[in-house]
Amino acid sequence: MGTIHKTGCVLCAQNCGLEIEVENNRIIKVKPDKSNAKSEGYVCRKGMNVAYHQHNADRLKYPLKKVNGKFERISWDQALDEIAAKLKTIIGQHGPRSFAYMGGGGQGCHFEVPFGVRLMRGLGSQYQYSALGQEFAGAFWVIGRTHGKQYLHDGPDVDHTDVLLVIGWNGMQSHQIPQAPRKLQRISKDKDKVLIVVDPRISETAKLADIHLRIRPGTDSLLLRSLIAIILKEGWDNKDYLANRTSGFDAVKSYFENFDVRAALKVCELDFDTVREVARLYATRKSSLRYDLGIYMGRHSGLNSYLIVILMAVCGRLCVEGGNIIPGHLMPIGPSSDERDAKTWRTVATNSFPVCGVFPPNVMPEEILSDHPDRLRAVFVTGLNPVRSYADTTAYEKAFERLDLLVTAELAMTETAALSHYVLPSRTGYESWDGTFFPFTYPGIYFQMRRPIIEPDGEQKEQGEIDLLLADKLGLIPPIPESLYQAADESRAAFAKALMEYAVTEPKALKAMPFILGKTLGKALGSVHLAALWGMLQVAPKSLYQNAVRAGFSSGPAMGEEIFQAILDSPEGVWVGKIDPADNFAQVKTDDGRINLLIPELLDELRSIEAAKEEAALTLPAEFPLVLMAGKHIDKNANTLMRDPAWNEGRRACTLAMHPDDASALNLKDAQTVRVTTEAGSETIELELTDTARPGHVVIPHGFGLVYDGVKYGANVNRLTKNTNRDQFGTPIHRYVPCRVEAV
Ligand SMILES: Nc1nc2c(c(=O)[nH]1)N[C@H]1C(S)=C(S)[C@@H](COP(=O)(O)OP(=O)(O)OC[C@H]3O[C@@H](n4cnc5c(=O)[nH]c(N)nc54)[C@H](O)[C@@H]3O)O[C@H]1N2
Ligand SMILES: Nc1nc2c(c(=O)[nH]1)N[C@H]1C(S)=C(S)[C@@H](COP(=O)(O)OP(=O)(O)OC[C@H]3O[C@@H](n4cnc5c(=O)[nH]c(N)nc54)[C@H](O)[C@@H]3O)O[C@H]1N2
Ligand code: SF4
Ligand SMILES: [Mo]
Repeated sequence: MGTIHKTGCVLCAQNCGLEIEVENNRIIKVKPDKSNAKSEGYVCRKGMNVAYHQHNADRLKYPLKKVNGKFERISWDQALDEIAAKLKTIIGQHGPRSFAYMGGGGQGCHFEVPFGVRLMRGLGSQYQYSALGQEFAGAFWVIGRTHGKQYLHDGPDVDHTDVLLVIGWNGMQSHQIPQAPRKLQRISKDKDKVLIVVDPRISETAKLADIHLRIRPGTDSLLLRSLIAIILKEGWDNKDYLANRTSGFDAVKSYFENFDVRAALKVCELDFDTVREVARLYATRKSSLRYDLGIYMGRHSGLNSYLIVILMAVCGRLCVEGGNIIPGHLMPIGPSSDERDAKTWRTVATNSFPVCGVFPPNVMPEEILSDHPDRLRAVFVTGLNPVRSYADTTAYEKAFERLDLLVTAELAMTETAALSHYVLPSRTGYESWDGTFFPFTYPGIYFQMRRPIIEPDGEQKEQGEIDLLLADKLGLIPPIPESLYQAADESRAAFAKALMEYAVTEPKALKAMPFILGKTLGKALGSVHLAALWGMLQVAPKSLYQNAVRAGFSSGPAMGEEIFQAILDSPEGVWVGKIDPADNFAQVKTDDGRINLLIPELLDELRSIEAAKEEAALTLPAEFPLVLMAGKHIDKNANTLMRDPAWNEGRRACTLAMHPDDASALNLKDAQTVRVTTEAGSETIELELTDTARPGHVVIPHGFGLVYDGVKYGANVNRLTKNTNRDQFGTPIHRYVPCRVEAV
């Protein structure tokens, strides 16, 4: 019998509550944690298998240095000294634009981010790259314009909605809202509620739908423009809402008048009457909507996000009960960037800009391979696996080869770590204090800080501490008086006072704050991440304190400390705040407090969305007659977080899904090995015939193609994606990759 710990799952953004039994320092049993207020006992098969993430043969124990093409174990001191010296030389010779930090996009561990970002800033760089820049860039950019800040992403008020419109989201497998399968099934079973799914496949979610619009891939803009046009023509628009809650509508209204809806829907291969019924239901009922990678990674991604805001606003469904609401947060998912501000960097080779502080990983290979004198020469990777995760593995391999310095801090010897000059071993989410800032609850704001439940079996460190030690070697941390260390040992109250005194006398303190907290309070608490959490709560914005009062905390100067203590006292997580559900509009941060519906930069693209132009643009080249959906998220993958394939034993985990009609036209049979070829390259994979596929549309899951114990497991879909197949925000168009399939 081991010890049972309350913790959370680190395999997707829901971070469901888990009870994990540990014996002899290994996870031996996992159960859902019913006391977790966010997941309420929900868990999926990935969470149940999290031991395969924690314990695997690729785990790293010691710092490694590549010498003559082979890794050698070195000490932390040597690793950090050498990395710091090389960074100083590179940045000294080529300037801060030669350095990029690639980190901070993880599913379960966000506490490294303040350290990694400060390290990057301390070196004078603005180049942070992460997963956020390959899925949400267009959507968050749009929201910056319409809602006022790029981090104010909205979601459906799913418990109070009567009609849920789902576009390009397969929540039955991917979740993306707490307890998604439970919530979707509840709506589906309720005779008074309507579930509408827009998806080319008969996805697991589409199977539950009352109405399934089996759309032709890549034509969502035509559908969205049609929905808005129908609603305006029928007079189903919410005129009061448009007049009182929005601005700019008059300038865009004409784009939906006289639009040829019937011609548009013909290109989408959808039936007019069914789409009209969807428009009526969405406009006239208590409706909400949710969209995801089918849109984010599809054609016209940013424009579609814009059209979705217009659709919600036209029907008065944003910031209202049962509609789409903007949840609160303990900490926003990132800053709001403004590429119009001259101080915001653009990249030198591709002129790319950040969204929520993050640059798009798709452009990194070009930024390294460029001949520009300010090109990237040194990259520090933490908690991401670009070589397998981001578009175009081949381009990444070539680019990383050219770097003067590649350092990867990782749990495991990943494909990215394997290409690095130095590899630094990090503790997992179960060996560290860590948590996330995903804001998926409403109106309550939930937070869980996971505590270490497993002892590291080597020299692994908390990821934030690795950044801190590197910053120290680089001279980025100002001198800290002994009195601050003593105060930290004495009490947090004494420390708060001493820190305040120090901060006013040391001008460099503010910018190095996470490091100072980590070195002092972190030492006393045994975790730099925990010290960062304490620090965040002391300087939180007023709105967070107002929300905390609504959740029952007493207002006053000690509030940050009170919240911190409540978090420590609640390993299962705790409600740290509540936003006012009666006034969700208070979340909107535009100058006039209204939803801004005019985005001039997108109007040309909007104008181009009509039947004939789109039909021409959708025409596939003769050599690539099929559309590949490059990267389905299913219950047999967890991004690249599972390295030991044993958790999928006996399952057909990585296949190419194809409709039987396509297969018979190509004379292919189920279970045979086929070759898939795109402009980027080719991969061989097992064929799976299924009626759930749409004719002309084939699908490969992402996250496979790893080599474990010398054996390659599944196909790496990013050998098939080209990093240049991207939009104006740098987002890969993974949902529309022209390809061909042939027998091997
Ligand atoms: N099991 C599992 N769950 C996960 C993950 C995982 O790896 N495994 N990863 C997590 C992460 S990081 C993310 S971002 C999410 C992603 O979660 P989702 O976005 O739900 O994942 P996808 O599998 O891309 O599903 C999107 C749906 O879009 C549909 N689609 C494809 N092309 C089009 C199109 O042109 N138009 C429309 N309307 N739909 C289209 C697909 O058929 C698919 O059903 O999943 C998260 N959850
Ligand atoms: N073609 C295609 N590619 C895709 C997708 C697709 O649909 N199609 N989906 C994309 C999406 S939506 C996403 S979000 C990305 C995800 O891809 P990535 O951003 O690469 O993220 P993960 O695969 O979740 O994890 C990467 C690494 O983080 C490490 N890690 C986990 N926790 C810690 C920690 O605490 N410290 C450190 N140092 N390391 C840690 C893990 O060992 C793992 O190797 O993949 C994308 N890739
Ligand atoms: S993978 Fe996601 S949905 Fe599944 S248990 Fe983990 S956090 Fe919950
Ligand atoms: Mo993602």
